[in-house]
Amino acid sequence: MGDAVAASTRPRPAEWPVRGRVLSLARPIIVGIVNVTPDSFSDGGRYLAPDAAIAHAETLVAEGADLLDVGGESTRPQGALPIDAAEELRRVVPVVRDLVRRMPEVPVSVDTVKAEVARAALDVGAAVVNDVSGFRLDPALAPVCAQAGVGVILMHSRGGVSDMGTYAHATYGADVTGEVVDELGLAVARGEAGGVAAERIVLDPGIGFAKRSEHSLRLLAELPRVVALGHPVLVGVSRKRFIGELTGVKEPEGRVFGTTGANVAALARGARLFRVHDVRAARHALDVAWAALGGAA
Ligand code: HH2
Repeated sequence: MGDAVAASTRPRPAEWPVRGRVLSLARPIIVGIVNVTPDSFSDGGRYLAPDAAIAHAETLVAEGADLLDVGGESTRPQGALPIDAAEELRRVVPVVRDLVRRMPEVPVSVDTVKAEVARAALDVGAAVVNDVSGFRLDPALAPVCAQAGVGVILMHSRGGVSDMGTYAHATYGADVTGEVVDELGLAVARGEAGGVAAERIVLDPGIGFAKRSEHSLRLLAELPRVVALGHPVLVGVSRKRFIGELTGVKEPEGRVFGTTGANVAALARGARLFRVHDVRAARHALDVAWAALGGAA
């Protein structure tokens, strides 16, 4: 039996163990974005003050977020400004600490590529590490995640933090999905070599990262090939450039309807986790779509 056949018959994971708890995948998981950055592409600067970030996070939970993803370093499409660990720690740690204290029932994820930042966030209670480099950029990160027994989200990207959001590395042959699947397989291997249990790994095709719109759309259409790797799949389509290109909406805040369309399509193709800015829209749309798809799309 070929690998593809073996993969397609692999049972879909029904749960995702993160640190200290298990998240059920029996309905879509909504991951609310908390950007503590001055320069994020759609909400840069709005929640830079810790109090503003925390108030925003509380709103996202009230609207139905299952998990909060706190990030201190932007990967914006116009080319991000890399920041050092000290600045990222200063932005992220107080917010993670406060969220865990105020809402201990809500798991918090830290969006970082740096082991040092992950370690500090885990020390104050983070339950998940979201690495947009898929364990490519910091070899110390996988062992940190393994030791703490956290859940990890491994996203596909190419290049460094400052250019992974651009087209600098958007060079693919005829089968973009095949290349992304292969590179996600390498990310899983790096995790396992570092001691991370396979069941703790969620995979993400990295929509818009080193990808033109045609690449992102092809990946969404062919998402079952990513699902076939046997890990729960997360998509981050929220307010992204390809939605602006398809709808003609220039302002990222105006892309919520397009975002909803992309998320529902991804749900039907097997995604189970959805990283979004607009939680209420995603909660309602995905819960209804899930029920209408029979709860087992
Ligand atoms: N997208 C962004 C950041 N982190 N993490 C995962 N796993 N998947 C994604 O698609 C993803 C991500 C970019 O969006 P945003 O956080 O809004 O912007 P910025 O990088 O400018 O802060």
